Amino acid sequence: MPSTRTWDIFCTVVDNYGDIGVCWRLARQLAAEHGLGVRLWVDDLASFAKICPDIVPGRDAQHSHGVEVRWWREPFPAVRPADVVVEAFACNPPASYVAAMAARQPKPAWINLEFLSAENWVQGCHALPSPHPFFPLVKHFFFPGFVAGTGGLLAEQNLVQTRDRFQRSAAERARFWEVLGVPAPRAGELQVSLFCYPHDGVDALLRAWAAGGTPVRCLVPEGTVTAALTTFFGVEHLAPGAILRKAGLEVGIFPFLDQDSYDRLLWTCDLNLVRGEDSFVRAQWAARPLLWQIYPQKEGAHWPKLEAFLEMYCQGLPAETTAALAQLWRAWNHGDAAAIAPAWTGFWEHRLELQAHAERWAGRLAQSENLANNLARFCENVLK
Ligand code: TRH
Repeated sequence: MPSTRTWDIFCTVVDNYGDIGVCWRLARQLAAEHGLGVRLWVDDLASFAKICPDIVPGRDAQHSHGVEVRWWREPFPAVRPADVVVEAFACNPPASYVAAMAARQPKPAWINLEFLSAENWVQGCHALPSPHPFFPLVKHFFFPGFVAGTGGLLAEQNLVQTRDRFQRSAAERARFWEVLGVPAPRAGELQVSLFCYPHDGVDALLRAWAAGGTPVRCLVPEGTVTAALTTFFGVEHLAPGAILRKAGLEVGIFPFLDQDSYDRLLWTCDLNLVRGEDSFVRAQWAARPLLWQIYPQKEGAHWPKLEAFLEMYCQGLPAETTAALAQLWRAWNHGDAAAIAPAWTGFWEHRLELQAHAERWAGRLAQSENLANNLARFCENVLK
């Protein structure tokens, strides 16, 4: 249903691609499914262009997928604030813009979109208001989450149907491999995608795969874990398109894909190694087993977050399967090279159970309302 509402989404790229990954997905969905006039302010268009090749770095204004994309830089232009203002991950909109929000009638709904966590406190903090210290403005915290009482997860309206169709259609998958420039998987081969931060466990896992009885084909985005790969394969450079082989392992380097193509990669692999926030969520929607590397935070703030998700995700799994999964996830996140090989063996033994569980989990997530719908409804209530 088209709306006359306007939205401004502010995004600073701290590092990596998660900040823009989340904002871009949200902006696209609000424009496409809610008919909203969405303006996305991004301070780093070069990072954005990696996951959306339409974007031309250096342009102040451009359009893609029904979204107006603006380069966020100083001096910030004197624009009229939108009806709804979303700052992603407490990125603080420019002072001049906040002053304009305070002067605007009616006042905008102001949202701080927070990081995803499975921890219990999230339900208590979701949707809480925070009055501005001196302007007549109220900001609301909006927390994504896995359970009722949180903001939910990003998921497009047709995500499950599109995924199911793709996973059932050999022709669609064959077309995908062709566009990627990679031969279709061979029978009996384990197909893995590997997106992670550099750590000592990478080499150990590559070794375990190379030595295992099942051939593994692992697809890695360019520019990630380069040091581990060059050392393991004894090569000097890695470019997109490179294929490296050692014993039972083949590694293919692919250029960063746009988000929709990356989704298809996750849907087609038997196992996805993902990181951060957005690829982690998309791997869950892929309904395939996953190995998550959480974004490491200062003072170990990420460990309770990892454990909270493990506890939630493993509900309903037999105890031995839970133990095998948790062992590999913990070894991977600690970069514990010595623990990786035995942990991989345990994980592999439980692969059928883990596959069935990944399908059940994705089905369970699909029963909840998605984040964009929850957020749009929440903001309408604030604006009333
Ligand atoms: O890049 P990340 O490590 O981002 C991180 C996290 O979001 C973390 O929470 C945040 O604090 C930190 O950045 C600053 O991982 P993430 O979240 O998975 O984001 C990657 C995005 O890139 C995601 O939207 C998927 C997308 N992507 C593509 O579109 N194409 C690709 O080929 C690949 C590999 C990823």
